[in-house]
Amino acid sequence: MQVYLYGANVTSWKNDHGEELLFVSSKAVFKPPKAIRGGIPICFPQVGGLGNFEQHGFARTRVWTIDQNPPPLQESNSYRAFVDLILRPSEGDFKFWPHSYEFRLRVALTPGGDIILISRIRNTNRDGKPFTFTYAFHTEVRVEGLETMDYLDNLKGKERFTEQADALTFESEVDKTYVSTPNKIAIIDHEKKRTYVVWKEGMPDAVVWNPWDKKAKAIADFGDDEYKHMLCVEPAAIEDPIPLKPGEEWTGRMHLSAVPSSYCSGQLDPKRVLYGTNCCIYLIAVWQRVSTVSSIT
Ligand code: TA6
Repeated sequence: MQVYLYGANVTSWKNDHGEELLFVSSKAVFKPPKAIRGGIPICFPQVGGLGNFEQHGFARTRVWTIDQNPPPLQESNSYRAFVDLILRPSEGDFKFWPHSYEFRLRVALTPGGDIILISRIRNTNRDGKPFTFTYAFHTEVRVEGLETMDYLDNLKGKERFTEQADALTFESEVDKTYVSTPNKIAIIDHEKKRTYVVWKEGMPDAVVWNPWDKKAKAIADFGDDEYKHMLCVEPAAIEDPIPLKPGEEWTGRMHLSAVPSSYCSGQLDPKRVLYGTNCCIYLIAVWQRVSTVSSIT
């Protein structure tokens, strides 16, 4: 596992066979002002491009520091390895977002090789002001019954639709925010016979994104054909921004596991599968090399 202080981005996660499980673009730039294209970027304090500051917020384009003395976490898991990182606003950030906060992130590897990301965001405003934010790992929700799930189509002005198809096929650009989703999502890579399972807590929504061919060409730090090898599935809190009063803290948790697909057979309902022809996932975001997104009930 590799974690950059720049953006607190997990840019590499390998299984016991040394196979890379996360997508990072060959054109990714690992320094400001651009966020690293791939890995697990963190979107905070906003998901999207509203307001007077940068798209998907600034957490993904700031240099984090190692948190030497984090408050204890209520975790029963033992880890193979972990690191605690912290982000506080710099003077310059106040002109974009006039709030004080402490954003603590634990990135951990379990003995079985899973990744756990725990975000803790605390309002440290001294003037008594509350704030709200939206959040995403560019990935815990259980996606049940995708055929009836509501989503906001970001390609159609965030209009609300209900998923009609039994399966979602990737044949063109997809940029959807599924709202109020369950806490467990599976993404199946048929080619590699591998299933990624994402558990999320504190993030009710999930974004599914693939730029497809035309947009891929228009994104400077994205290879022309890389859309065939990635899918961005992002556990997120978007529809209802999270309110925090001074002194209050929000916790979001994501657990990501990659298992041989046979482990999941029998649990997967074929009617609730998102099929991908060539690609693709991003827990807002995790970028993974996959070919199918599916749900487990
Ligand atoms: O999460 C999906 C999305 O917001 C898309 O709309 C798409 O533009 C993508 O993220 C990438 O955004 P970025 O700012 O990293 O270029």
